Amino acid sequence: MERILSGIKPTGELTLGNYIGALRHFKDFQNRGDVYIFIADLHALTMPIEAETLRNNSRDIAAFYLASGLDPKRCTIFLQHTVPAHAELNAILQNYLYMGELKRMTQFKDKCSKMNDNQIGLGIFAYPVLMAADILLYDATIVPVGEDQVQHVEITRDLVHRFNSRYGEVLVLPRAEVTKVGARIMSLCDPSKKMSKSDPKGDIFLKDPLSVSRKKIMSAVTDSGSEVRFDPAAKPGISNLLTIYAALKDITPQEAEKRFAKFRYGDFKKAVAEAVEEELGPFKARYEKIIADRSYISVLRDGAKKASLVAAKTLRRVQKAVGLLSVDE
Ligand code: ATP
Ligand code: LTN
Repeated sequence: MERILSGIKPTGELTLGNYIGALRHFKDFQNRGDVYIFIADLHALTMPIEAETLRNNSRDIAAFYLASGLDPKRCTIFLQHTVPAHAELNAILQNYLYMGELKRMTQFKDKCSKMNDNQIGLGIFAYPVLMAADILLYDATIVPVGEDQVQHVEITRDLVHRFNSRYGEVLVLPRAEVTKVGARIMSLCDPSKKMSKSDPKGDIFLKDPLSVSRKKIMSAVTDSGSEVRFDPAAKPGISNLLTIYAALKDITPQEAEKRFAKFRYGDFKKAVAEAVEEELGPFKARYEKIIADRSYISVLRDGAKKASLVAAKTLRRVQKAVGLLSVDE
């Protein structure tokens, strides 16, 4: 049986990129195995964030998880900090990843390139260690993420090989699973940059009123020429819109290209905006209901209990392997 685990960090308002690259797929994994989906709130602290913003973002993600079709009877949904084993395993695993490899992580380089050493917190540098702990605590075999997070799953795999070759088969080897279409949605203002919730220019937010997301698509940067063609190098703006459309309709960008071959840019954009509205309209309605009735609170409480049982077992296994003396009877 597969163990599937993923998380989103509550650093900002969720975007269409988060939805297409990650959130939209989570519910399907409930048919493939045992699913653990969490809110990576400790990871959100790795960049400066106001306490109230973190709290609100965390509530929102919980409600979005439920609105996306995750069913608490068929999966475990929880907040990272409510399962103390994450921090405890982190304290052990930090000794098995090295400064050199952490310094080379793309996310670390991107986030900290404009900061000096006296501004960079240890948490953002050690981010992959905590993420490895998140994954390994649940013996996860599959980690569904967008393309930008694959490197973090790869370093987790390196850690597993290193740890197991020293202590035996203690940790389970996970693999990243990336959606075929839409694993890297680009900014609508600058299609050379990833759409990202901490860099809100060019984002469509899941909480945007539909009229606003429509406007954003209609004014998305396009490319010279007038042909709707899928060619990410020569036509990054149009290709990004084709990818968004294709991902939402479960077709390939090439199929989408055929559908719009005779369209002008304006009519094509209208069709993309409609596809986004069709998908996000019902999703947003479900979200509004869940956030108003606060049903997510008991889900998170139950999730913490269920997750803690599984995590505690793995933690004990690791503690024993590295030689931490047990005082249990
Ligand atoms: P931040 O800007 O704070 O780094 P983010 O928008 O990159 O945040 P994450 O919390 O890092 O979002 O990511 C949540 C999930 O969404 C991850 O699986 C990530 O790979 C995926 N994801 C993020 N941005 C995109 C994107 N533009 N296209 C597709 N998937 C994405
Ligand atoms: N780094 C991820 C969030 C995250 C995660 C994880 C994803 C933290 N721990 C474990 C998958 C598995 C992100 O930025 N989305």
